[in-house]
Amino acid sequence: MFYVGLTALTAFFVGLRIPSVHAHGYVQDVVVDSTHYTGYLPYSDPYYNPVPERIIRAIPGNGPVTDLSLIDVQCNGYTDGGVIGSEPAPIYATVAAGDEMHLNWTTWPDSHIGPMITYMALAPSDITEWLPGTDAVWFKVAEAGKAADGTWASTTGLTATDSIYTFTVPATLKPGQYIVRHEIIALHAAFVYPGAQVYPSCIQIEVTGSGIAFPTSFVSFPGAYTADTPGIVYDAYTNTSAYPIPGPAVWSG
Ligand SMILES: *[C@@H]1O[C@H](CO)[C@@H](O)[C@H](O)[C@H]1NC(C)=O
Ligand SMILES: *[C@@H]1O[C@H](CO)[C@@H](O)[C@H](O)[C@H]1NC(C)=O
Ligand SMILES: [Cu+2]
Repeated sequence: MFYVGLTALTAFFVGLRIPSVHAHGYVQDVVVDSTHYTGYLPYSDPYYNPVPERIIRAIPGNGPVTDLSLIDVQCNGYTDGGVIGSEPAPIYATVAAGDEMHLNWTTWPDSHIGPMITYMALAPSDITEWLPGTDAVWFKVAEAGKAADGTWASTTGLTATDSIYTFTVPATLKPGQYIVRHEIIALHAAFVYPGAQVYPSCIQIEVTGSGIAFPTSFVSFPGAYTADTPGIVYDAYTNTSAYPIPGPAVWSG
């Protein structure tokens, strides 16, 4: 009887776990003007000697950040003892202002509905050494959330483009070295805080061109998102109203 009970209990938990056991994801490749830059691959890169040089800052794995007060929410670089997260990558891509960047996500689980959002931040010095910390340096350049028909950017939208997310570097943006902070926020457990799952990627680029435009308001990561930010707590299964994408308005130059 004990064993029957234990088996039933195990089956119960296994059954419960199935919907939440999945692959999550990250940006595995970046394409600019048909040049491919392999992303930081958390399950193979650390085991090479030397470690391959990437334009994306290192991440610990394919999992999310849910505590939005941590530096981890910036680039998915984790806080570990003296380590500060967002560790710079050794190289960067060159992108002309006005060009598209194509970000190739690993296969994204259908359950992980939510918005896709992209920020940029201008490095005050060498991007391969810059840690933004908690400074307000980020501005939003693109966002997509819930469409009028109720479908979501991270699932229906991303599937329709074969897992390639595309955004445009603002054409008038002034040249310089920037971090592109791109994220999916998965909302399948976002009916409470903590619950929303943030999957950020920080991509290092040098923007070229003759633009002179630059935004005037900025947010910080951590800081931009809290439990009270519209769109962080949201019952995606029952709420039929419009979804408020977290963070500031898009700046497009
Ligand atoms: C995205 O990256 C994967 C893994 O490298 C690759 O198999 C796939 O072809 C890429 N997709 C595109 C459209 O480049
Ligand atoms: C639906 O979401 C909106 C935006 O977050 C919120 O203002 C509203 O209260 C939610 N509705 C319900 C019934 O929870
Ligand atoms: Cu997940």
